[in-house]
Amino acid sequence: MSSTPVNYPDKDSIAKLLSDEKIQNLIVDHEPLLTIPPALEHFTKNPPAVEAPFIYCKNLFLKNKAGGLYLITAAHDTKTDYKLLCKIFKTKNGNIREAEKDKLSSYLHCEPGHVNSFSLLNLSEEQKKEVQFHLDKNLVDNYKTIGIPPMNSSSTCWLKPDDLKSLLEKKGFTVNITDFTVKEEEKKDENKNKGKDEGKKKEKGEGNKKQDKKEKKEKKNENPDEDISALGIQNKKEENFSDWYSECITKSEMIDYYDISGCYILRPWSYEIWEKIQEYLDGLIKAIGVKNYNFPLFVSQKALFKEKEHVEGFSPEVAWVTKSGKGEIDPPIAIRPTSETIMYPAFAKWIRSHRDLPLLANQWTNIVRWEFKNPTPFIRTREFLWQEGHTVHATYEEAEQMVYKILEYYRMVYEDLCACPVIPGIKTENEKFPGGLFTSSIEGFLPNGKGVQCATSHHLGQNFSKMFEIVFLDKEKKKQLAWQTSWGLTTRTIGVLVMMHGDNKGLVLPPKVAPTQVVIVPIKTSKDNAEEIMGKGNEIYDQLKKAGIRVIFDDSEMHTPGWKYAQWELKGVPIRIEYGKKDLSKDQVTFFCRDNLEKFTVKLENVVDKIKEMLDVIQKRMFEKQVERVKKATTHANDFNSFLEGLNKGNLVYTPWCKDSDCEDKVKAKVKEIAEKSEEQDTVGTCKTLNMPLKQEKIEEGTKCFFCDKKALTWAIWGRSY
Ligand code: 87F
Repeated sequence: MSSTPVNYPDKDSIAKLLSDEKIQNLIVDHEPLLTIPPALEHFTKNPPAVEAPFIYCKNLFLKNKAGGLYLITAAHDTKTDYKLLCKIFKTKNGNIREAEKDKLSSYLHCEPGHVNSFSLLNLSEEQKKEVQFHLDKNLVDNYKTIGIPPMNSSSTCWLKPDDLKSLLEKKGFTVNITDFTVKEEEKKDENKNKGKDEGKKKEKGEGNKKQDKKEKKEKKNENPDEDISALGIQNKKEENFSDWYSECITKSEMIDYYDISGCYILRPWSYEIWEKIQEYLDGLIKAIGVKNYNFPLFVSQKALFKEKEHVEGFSPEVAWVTKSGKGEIDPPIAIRPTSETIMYPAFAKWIRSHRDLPLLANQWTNIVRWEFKNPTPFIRTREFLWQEGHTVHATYEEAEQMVYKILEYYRMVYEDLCACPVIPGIKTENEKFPGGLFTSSIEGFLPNGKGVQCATSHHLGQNFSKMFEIVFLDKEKKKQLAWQTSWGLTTRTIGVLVMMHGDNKGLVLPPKVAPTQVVIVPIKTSKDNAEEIMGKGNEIYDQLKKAGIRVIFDDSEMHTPGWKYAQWELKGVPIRIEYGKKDLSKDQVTFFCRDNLEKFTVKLENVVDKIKEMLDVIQKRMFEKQVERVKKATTHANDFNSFLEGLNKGNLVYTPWCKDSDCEDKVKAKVKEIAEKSEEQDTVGTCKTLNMPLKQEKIEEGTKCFFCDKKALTWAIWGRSY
C-alpha cells in the first residue's frame, strides 16, 4: 500500500547526517527528559563538553487558522506564548495555536514531545511549501552551541546554531531568523491594558473571586487525581469548532490517533455506537430480504478498470499493494475503495433467469480511499467502516423503489436513532455518482455552518449490467439486461452526531445509541453508612439492568463524585442518577439529564419507569433541538445577492434553480472569485449543491433560476460542505 514510511528523526539517522555533512556535534545520552525543567537540571549538573556559551532549546509546531504551519526552535527561556506569536507573525489574536497530533504525524512523522528542527527533513516537497521554519535570533546572536531536544527524549544533540541553519538551507528550507523579544514600547502598551483590565475586575470583585477559586482549586489539588478542570474540554464549540471536536472525541475515548495520516483507532466508546447503528440497519434490510456477504478486500487491476468511466475520476484515491516481503506483486492489486468491480463479476455468474432476481446483497466492511484533503476523524478518513448494499432487479421501477426504501432507512438511522435531522433529496448531475442514472442522498447541516453528505443510494440503471454482462432470461425466455442499485452508509454517522449534539462539556449522546444510557453515582462521606449506600446502588443497578437499560454503577473508590460527574458528562451518558444519605432518607434519588443539564428528584419506587420515560424524552428533545437549529440557519434566496448573504452567514440556502450543470459550475466559480477579491475574512469561498430535496415547496409560475434567469425547475440546497 502506498503509505508514507515513518522516517523518525532518531539519534542514529541524525548522527549519520551530521557526520556526512561534516558538521561538528555532540550527541549525549541521558535519562528520559520529557520537559524543560528536568532537562535544565540535568545539564546544569552534567554540562556538555561543548563550546560555551551553550543553551538548551525548545521546539514548537504550530498552525494558523488559514492552515499555515510553523516550526519554531527557540532558546528554552524565550517567551513564545500564542498572543506574542500572533503579534510577531502579524496575525489576529487567537489565530495561532498548537498543531494537532494528526498534523504532527502526517508532516513531521513524529509524536508530540518529539518535535525537533531535524523533523523538518521528513517533509515532502509539497509540505515544505506549507511549513515556515523560525530559528530564534537570540540563539544565533548570543550562543556558540545549542542543544536540540528531545531526540526520543533520551538524548540531546549539541551543535552550532549557524551549522543548523546552513544544514537546513542546504536541504532546501528557508531559515527565518526571528526576533521573539517584545519591543519595550509594545510591552508598555500591554501593561497599560493589563492594568486597565485588572482594575475592572477589582471593581466588580472579580479579582478576589478569582483568588478564592484558585485557593479552592489548590486545596482540591492536594489529591492530583481530582483535578477536574484538567479532565474537561478546553476549546469552545462556538469559538474553535475543529479543536473542540478533536478534544471531544479523544478525551471521551472515542478515538485515538495513529501514525498513518487519516487513519484512526475506533475505541469501544465509538465502536459500540457503530454496533448499535449496524444492529438497527441490519435488522431493517434483512426484513426486506437483503442477505449479508463477505467479498474479498482486494481487487485486480483488470477488474477495477473494467468500468473505466466511473473509476477514472476516483483513481488518485486508490491504494495499491505492490510488494510482499521483498518480492514485487506484479501486477499490483488494489484495496477496495468500493466493491462494484469485485461483486458484479460474481453477480453475472449467479444470475441466469428472472427466478434469480431480485438479488439483494450487502456487506459490512472497511474501505480504503487515499484522500489528500485534510482528514477529520469519522468525517473524512482514509480507512472507514461502512455497509455497501448492491441489488439487482428485473425492472427499472423495482430498482427505483429499492433506492427510495433504502434512503428512508438511512433517514431513520440518522433521525430516529442518532437524533440528527437530514434532508432527503436527489443529487445534481454534477454531484451524482457518475456510474449511475441518479443518486439520492440525505444531507445534514452541522453547527460549524457546513453541509455534510450523510448517505447515498444510487439507481445504477443498466450501466454496470452492460459492462459486467449481468443478464437474465425473462418469463418469455428473452435475454434482458438487469437493473441495479447500490447504497452506502459509513462511520461518518458518528462524526455527525458528535458535531451536532456535543457541547462545551463534551459529548451528548442520544439514548438510543449511547453505549451506556445511565450511570449511577453514589455520594458517600466517611460518616455515612457505606453498606446502605452501596446496597441501594446495586439494587437500582439490578432493576435497570433487568429492564434492559444499559447502566453502569460507578462505585469506584478512586474518585470523588465531582470527578465522576465530569467524566461521565464528557462521555455524554444521557442520564446520571446521583444519591447520598440524605436522598435515601427521603426515599429518593436525583436525576441529571446530560442534554439540558437539568436536575430533579425521583422517588425510588419510580426510578425504572422514570428512566424509561426520560430516555425517550431526551431522544426526542435532542432531535427537536437540532431541527430548530437547522431551521434557524436556513434561508431562501431568489437572487444571487441574497444567496451570497445567506452563504456568508454560514447558512443553508434554498434557491429556485434551473438544474443546468453549467449554471452550477458558474455559481461556484463566481462565489470563489468574489471571496478572492474580498477583503473581509468571513467571505465564503467555496460552496456546492447538497441536493434537490424530495419535499419540494411549490415553485410559483414564472419563477426564474436565482443565478441565470432560465426557468426554475426545482429547489436546490446550497452550502459550504465537507
Ligand atoms: C474512490 C476510489 C475508487 C467513490 C471511490 O456510494 C472508486 C470510488 O466508485 C467510487 N469513491 N466511489 C463511488 C461509490 C459508489 C457507491 N458504491 C457502493 C456508493 C455506495 C456503495
